[in-house]
Amino acid sequence: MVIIMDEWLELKANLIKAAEESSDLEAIEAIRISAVGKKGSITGLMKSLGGLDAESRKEAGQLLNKIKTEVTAAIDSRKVDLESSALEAQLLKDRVDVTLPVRPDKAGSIHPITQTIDELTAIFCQMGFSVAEGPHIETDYYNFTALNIPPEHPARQEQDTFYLPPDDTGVPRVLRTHTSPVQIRTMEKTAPPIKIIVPGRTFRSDHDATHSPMFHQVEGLVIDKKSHMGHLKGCLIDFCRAFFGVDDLPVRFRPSYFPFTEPSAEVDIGCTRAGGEFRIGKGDDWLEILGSGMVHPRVLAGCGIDPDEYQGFAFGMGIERIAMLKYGIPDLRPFYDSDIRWLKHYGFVPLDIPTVSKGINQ
Ligand code: 2U9
Repeated sequence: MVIIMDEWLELKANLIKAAEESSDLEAIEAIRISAVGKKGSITGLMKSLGGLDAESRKEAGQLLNKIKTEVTAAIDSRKVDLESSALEAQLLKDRVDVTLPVRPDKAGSIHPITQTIDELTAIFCQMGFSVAEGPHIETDYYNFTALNIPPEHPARQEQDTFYLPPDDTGVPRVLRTHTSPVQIRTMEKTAPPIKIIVPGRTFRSDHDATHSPMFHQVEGLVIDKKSHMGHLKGCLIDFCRAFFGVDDLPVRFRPSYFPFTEPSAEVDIGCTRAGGEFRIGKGDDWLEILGSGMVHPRVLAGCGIDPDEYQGFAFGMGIERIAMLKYGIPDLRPFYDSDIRWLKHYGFVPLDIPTVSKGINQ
């Protein structure tokens, strides 16, 4: 028994030494398994105690338990040391270099069309307008007839309409050629006073360097008892000056013709084209920017509004056109190309106010 116990003490000393000298977590785990695992040396010795008499078993058992405790303590202590050095090594490896340049900014930007809609909406909302929207697919009635454009009217050809198959009940349909059907629908279901703008997509079968089959318009409509041409002029002069950011921007009204307004006027703003330079503001030249007029009595009557009691004005403009003028964008076609380089160059950071693109109507 004495000899055996000497061997045990030697085994203990060897295991503790091996534990202390182990250089990584894998090695220390191997030592633990070899000592106290299912088939480990200490476990084996413990199992062998069964063959001893009661007294020897007690004495040997106490010694083996002590050996096991000491060996386990040595293994655990070495394991803690190795774990903390492993963590330290990992932390050193993962160290963040705060002097590195920041990663490139991957934030998206606001498309110039969206930006322009947001800007003009902010201006008109300050004047008390609300935003209205409606369907892109329209009936022939809402796109033409209700706007005083009868079947034989040349405007139907002029507007290069995309005709669609009729609906289930045989009603002729088109892709809307202007946003005006939204004003008709609003007048049908809302009693005056009405003061809305309608920004949105419009469609015409026209495709060249300066025309796209899909483009954007904003139209406005004011209906009440007394709105007159003076209000139309004041509203549009204020809008042009606010939108282009030129306080003394010259604005002129020229007589024109639209089937849905009478009288009608086109609106020009002052500009300079001297020496190849183009600039909006005081100058010796004019640039057409929008169309307008007093809503035709026939259009009001068709929507159930009595033209002897109510009157008002309307206007319309192309959004691509005013965006190109304001931001010096020379070509229409890249507006719809989704080219990331163009968007990076002409895109905007979002405005910090409620906007149509953020869901102003929600
Ligand atoms: C209703 C009554 C009247 C809307 C108007 C214009 C003049 C106009 C064009 C500008 C360039 C369209 O994008 S463009 O091609 N628009 O000149 N639009 S008055 O008049 C209306 C609309 C609805 C019920």
